[in-house]
Amino acid sequence: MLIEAVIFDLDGVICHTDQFHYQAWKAVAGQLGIPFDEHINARLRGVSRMESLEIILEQSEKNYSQEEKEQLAGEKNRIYQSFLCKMTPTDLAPEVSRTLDVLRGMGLRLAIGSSSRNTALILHRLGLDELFDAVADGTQIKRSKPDPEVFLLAASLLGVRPSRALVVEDAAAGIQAAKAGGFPAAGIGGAAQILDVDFSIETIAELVPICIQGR
Ligand code: B16
Ligand code: MG
Repeated sequence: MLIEAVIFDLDGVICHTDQFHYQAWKAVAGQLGIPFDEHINARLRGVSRMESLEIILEQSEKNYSQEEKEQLAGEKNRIYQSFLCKMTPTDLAPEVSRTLDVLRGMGLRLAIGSSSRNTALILHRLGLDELFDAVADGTQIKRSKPDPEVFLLAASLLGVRPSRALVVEDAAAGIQAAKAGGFPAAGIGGAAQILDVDFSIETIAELVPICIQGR
């Protein structure tokens, strides 16, 4: 397998904003008296904000109007952003930073493929604004993961064929999106165990030998 580029999911791969999503949704669900736990939270990984809200509201008997849903999603995002705004470059794990440097040093093109509409803010808070050759995110797409749109956009911005761009994902929806787009996929952690991935990894540093083999 020839690898010319690596497309990284953001939340759950480059950074651990997944904990902030969880706390923000838990606060909103708590205000509504809707049960919310880690199991429901796992279904929100990689899925857009409004689709996440729909999953949470499955637990409610009340019907919410579109206006109420937008207000709830806005409230969740305000809480979420209050956590994001406290992040600094020291929140970037040294292993992530080292791995990105090594891959870049090998001449690989690097991109972000994230469903998040907060991608620019997160990259800025972590000091990563200039690091990626391309950023495809939730502000640029119509269909979020498991649709492959965000990864196809990243590959086209890089000018690389999907079959030569390794997607790195923590979420079932993201791995499905990668496979649907014709990308090889590396799954980190739990999602990798349940889905058909090309590489199952525990840590991001394991990408280095995979990419060396693919050069
Ligand atoms: P936002 P990723 C995804 O990011 C998160 O995993 C998912 O939980 C979230 O709902 C989605 O972004 C949208 O985020 O509310 O910031 O637009 O994993 O695709 O990097
Ligand atoms: Mg993710």
